[in-house]
Amino acid sequence: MSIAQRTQVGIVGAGPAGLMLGRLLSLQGIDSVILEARSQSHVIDRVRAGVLEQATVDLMHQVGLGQRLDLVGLRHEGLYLAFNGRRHRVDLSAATNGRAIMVYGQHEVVRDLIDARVASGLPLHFEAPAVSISDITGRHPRVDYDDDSGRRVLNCDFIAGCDGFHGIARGAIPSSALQIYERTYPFAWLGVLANAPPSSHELVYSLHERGFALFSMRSPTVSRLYLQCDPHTDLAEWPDDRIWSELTERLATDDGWRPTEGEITQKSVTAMRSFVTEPMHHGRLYLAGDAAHIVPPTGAKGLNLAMADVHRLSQAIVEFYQSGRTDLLNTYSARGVRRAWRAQAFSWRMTSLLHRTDNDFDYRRQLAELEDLVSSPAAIASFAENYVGSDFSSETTFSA
Ligand code: RFL
Ligand code: PHB
Repeated sequence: MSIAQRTQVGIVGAGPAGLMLGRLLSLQGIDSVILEARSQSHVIDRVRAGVLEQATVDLMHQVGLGQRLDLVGLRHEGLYLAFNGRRHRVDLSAATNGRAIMVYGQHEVVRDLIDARVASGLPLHFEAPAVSISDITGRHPRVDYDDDSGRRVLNCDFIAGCDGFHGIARGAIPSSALQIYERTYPFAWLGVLANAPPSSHELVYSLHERGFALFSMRSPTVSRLYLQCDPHTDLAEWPDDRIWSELTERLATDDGWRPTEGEITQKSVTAMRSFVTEPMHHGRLYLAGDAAHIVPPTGAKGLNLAMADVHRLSQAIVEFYQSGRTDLLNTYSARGVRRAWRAQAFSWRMTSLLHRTDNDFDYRRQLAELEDLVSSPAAIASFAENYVGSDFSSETTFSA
């Protein structure tokens, strides 16, 4: 027989979206239970995003978790676009009234949120996969999940599907009630983490005849780099020296700059996808983060969109419990979809501007577009505004 528990908000997934939602709700006195399929060490060690928008940094401070971020995060006021052998600095702060981005690994964000949740003694169950979500349009929404004692039932007022692209929450919505918009790309990213001091203080996005490359970092001693590759790439064919030689060829510029090499400690291949679900809710089930939308990583938007979603969702749930009103719940999806499409547009633009196709016409056109971008203050301002992102509170409330 299943053992049943009850909570106000059942949160499926302990990625950045689920953990931040739990934190925001707890600060308003709202109960939640977070269920995570994987182990705590797997979730903490997963190497993913690195760039936090100003609004995500502000949110971490708002929830009382800005301390380590301030200590070890790297504030960047600019970045480089490299092409034709030259690096062009884009001054993000000058173009956006002093806004900036912060380089702080997603695993650090996740660690801060898990530590806070564990310290507060609130329920967070690892190795507890949700197996079904039911009655979302009825009176007894519930999540069935497994843990080491067997099948369990979590009865909830609301369910937050924060279980990423491959989770089960989206599938709990009847397909007739969802519209999916999707695009896949004919390339992927081979990403590495290396014990190498960053040789540039700022990120370098490069379009090279041999393909896209990105130089990023995690700390004063660790670099993070990516190469455009075939989606079917076999990592066995990429020994470390081949990776460094390809990275150097694509990133080195005529001024003598090149990435510093070092021991590679992690390698992975990431497919590129654009994906939007509309609407982002059905009955009492609300989707947030990658469960609802995926962007290609070129614009560094995925984690930031997830944070915007849960910020908006927490406000809507708080309003419901404080006043019984559902206005914000009713507009949660419309406002999220609008933000997601703006991020899709920017991420698609950056991806198509910087990735090599097998058509030389495209390459020449991309170089001309990049030349245009770096020589036009108006184009730089628009690029910078999109890259640093807008405040979460700037979203307009409108009727769905
Ligand atoms: P996550 O992080 O995928 O977390 C979902 C969690 O749900 C769990 N789960 C389940 N739990 C219980 N029951 C089930 N049935 C479950 N099914 C799944 C999973 O185990 C997991 O722990 O989604 P979330 O929270 O929405 O967060 C989204 C971000 O992770 C993602 O958007 C970013 O990583 C994207 N991204 C970037 N975003 C940025 O904003 N800036 C960047 O610089 C950036 N760079 C990147 C990126 C993503 C990358 N990859 C690997 C996809 C760079 C890369 C290479
Ligand atoms: C990263 O540091 O992992 C990173 C930076 C910028 C991106 C994507 C990923 O656009």
